[in-house]
Amino acid sequence: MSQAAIEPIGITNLPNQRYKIVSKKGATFTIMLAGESGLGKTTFINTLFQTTLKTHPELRNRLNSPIRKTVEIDIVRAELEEKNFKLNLNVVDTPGFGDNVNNKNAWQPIIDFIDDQHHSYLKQETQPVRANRKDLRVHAVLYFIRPTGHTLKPLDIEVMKKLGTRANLIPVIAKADTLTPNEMLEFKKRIREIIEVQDIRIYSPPIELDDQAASEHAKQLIESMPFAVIGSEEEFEVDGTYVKGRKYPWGFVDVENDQHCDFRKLRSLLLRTNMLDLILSTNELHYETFRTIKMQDGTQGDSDSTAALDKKLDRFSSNPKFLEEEKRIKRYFAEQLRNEDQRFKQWKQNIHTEKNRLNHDLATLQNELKTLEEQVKALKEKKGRM
Ligand SMILES: Nc1nc2c(ncn2[C@@H]2O[C@H](COP(=O)(O)OP(=O)(O)OP(=O)(O)O)[C@@H](O)[C@H]2O)c(=O)[nH]1
Ligand SMILES: [Mg+2]
Repeated sequence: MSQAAIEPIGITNLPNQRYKIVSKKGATFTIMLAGESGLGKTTFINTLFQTTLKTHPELRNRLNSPIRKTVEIDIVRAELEEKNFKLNLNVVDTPGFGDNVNNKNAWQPIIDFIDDQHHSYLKQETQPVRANRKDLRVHAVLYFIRPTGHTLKPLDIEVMKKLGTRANLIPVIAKADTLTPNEMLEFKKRIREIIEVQDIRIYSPPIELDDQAASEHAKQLIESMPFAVIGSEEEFEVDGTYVKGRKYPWGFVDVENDQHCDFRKLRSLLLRTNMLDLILSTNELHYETFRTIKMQDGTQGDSDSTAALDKKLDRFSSNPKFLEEEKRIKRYFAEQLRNEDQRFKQWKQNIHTEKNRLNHDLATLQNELKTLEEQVKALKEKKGRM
């Protein structure tokens, strides 16, 4: 077992007041994985579970059978308990798309799943007895991007747009071991540009201004997006401990090594630092938007077609909460630019000071040289006279 498997999940490290909100009744946390076929979604679930849970019977069964193409939506469940805090973790594995000549609507079952959960929750909410609500609302969607090193496909853009208006979308670059570090940096930059230009709404960890350590951590997470991940179900012995990774003739890539990929950062965001924010924002932003649309329409019981709902969701982009979120991110980027600018100014100032100092040193040395030359001259004259 690798080191991380023994670490506690960290639910009890959540900020106090927020922790209290869910600790009373325990929390349900649902992650969904989506993206093209063969990018390692199923492998990722097993990697996440294995590095998170010590033993898990269902997982042991899964691991005994070789990875097969996922053909229908599959939900893997685990119940975690830590210091009396109970967490029901669901991971929704979806079949990959992109194999067909015509991939139009390949994403339909995924979008339907998210909409259906909101719908079913809303229906349960309006029932007289609400004690045993079933809640499979998706709190985070990890969207797997093929590591081409080039760009996003039109299909990716289309699906990500739909996901981003419905849930907290977290883009990830699959199979990070297939790109060099430089290629990865360039690829990340390009994807961020496309996300911006195409107006794709992605989840951004909130920056808590009153907590410096937390805000530093959030900034690091934002800078790493989209997270590069490596999945593996195999363990290898490295310096006496077993670690998950992939072995190649040219070397070994360690899933848990921050130099090799962002797996640890992503796991920490999901299960440690941002789980509550993901849960609360799903309820307050995404579900609330859905609920409001349905209430305004008076179509609570009916399910809209995806296209009809898309239009309504687009109109809802002017929701003050969304705008507030956007403003916050823009403010952060502006602040970052200002800091960079300040750093550049400081750097120029330092160079200027250094130049002055060197000039001064040079002048001193020239004076010393002059003195020495005069002394030599005087000595020579003295010698000539002797
Ligand atoms: N190089 C590399 N290969 C990986 C990685 N993760 C998974 N694979 C391999 O990619 C293949 C497909 O993995 P799956 O986990 O089945 O992919 P999937 O996204 O679930 O595929 P579908 O179920 O068809 O959508 C397997 O042979 C995995 O061993 C990775 O990080 N790097
Ligand atoms: Mg699969």
